[in-house]
Amino acid sequence: MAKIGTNLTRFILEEERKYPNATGSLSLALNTIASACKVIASHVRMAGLVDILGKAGKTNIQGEEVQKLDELSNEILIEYLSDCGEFYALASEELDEPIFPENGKNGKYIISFDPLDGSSNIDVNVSIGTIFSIHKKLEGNINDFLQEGYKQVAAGYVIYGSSTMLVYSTGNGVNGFTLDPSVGMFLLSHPNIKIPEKGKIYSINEANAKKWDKEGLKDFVENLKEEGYTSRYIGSMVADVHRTLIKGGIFAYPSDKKNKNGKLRLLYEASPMAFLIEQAGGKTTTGEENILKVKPSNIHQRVPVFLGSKKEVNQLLEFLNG
Ligand code: P6P
Repeated sequence: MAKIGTNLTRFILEEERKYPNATGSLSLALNTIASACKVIASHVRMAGLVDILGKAGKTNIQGEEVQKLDELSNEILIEYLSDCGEFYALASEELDEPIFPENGKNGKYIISFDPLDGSSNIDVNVSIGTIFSIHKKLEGNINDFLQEGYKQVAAGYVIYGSSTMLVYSTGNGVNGFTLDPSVGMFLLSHPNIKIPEKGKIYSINEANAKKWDKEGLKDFVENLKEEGYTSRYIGSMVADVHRTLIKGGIFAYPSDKKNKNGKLRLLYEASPMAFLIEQAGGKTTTGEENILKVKPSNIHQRVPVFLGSKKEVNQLLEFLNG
């Protein structure tokens, strides 16, 4: 196992050397994502000053147009991912349709991402994040994005919290890297993350309880309260999932009478997070099936999300199946 403090570039290289046939494409892809997210982190850290420098959509004291952070984050990722040449196509929460970068014509991969998930929390200084999911390019058209989550080549997130952390997996476990802003390097801080078999925390927006359409879900939550669980709900998926990964328990965004498929997007929220949770030894479900087995029908498809420690997810399924 790599040493605590190993920098990300070195770690990715050491991982690549384990595969004699590796060409270095995925290594460059992952390093590019990390570089783009360091730039996003610098803007996120400045967000609090926007009020001094000028509100988004207005001009700041230098007379420059101030952009909304999620739009800016999207542009930064598109620029970096297009330039690196490893991605044949990019799909973003911020774009109706995927884009096919000029430089990516020989790219072996496609990537889906949410450039700044939870961005509505920026104004109240709550942790937000970038989420990404990488698949192999197949036919070289939009259908390549409709691959199940278990086929992901890599998935991860960057959480802009009390520190900036990159957490990712290429299918051989999950590792976490913390940004040292003094040198601008991600350093290995959480090697080989394993989610606890069971936790003490449940994370769900109970304000929606009246609308939940899954029989047994309310009883499941009440039972957790009986068992002494505590509730933590930040309302920023990256933050809620990161806490669940580290502390265990269960995170849920269920479907309801109004939103038959829930709120969270499959390609660039549910699927990458499910990949990480399962790589860390946890379990995920839509309530009907494993999230990683869902065959996408469109790139912005939503799915109900339940993910976390095996104990709580298995208990949930017992309640849902009556
Ligand atoms: P609600 C943020 O807007 C987001 O997309 C996810 O990051 C988060 O998990 C969810 O929505 C919160 O939704 O309806 O509970 O505010």
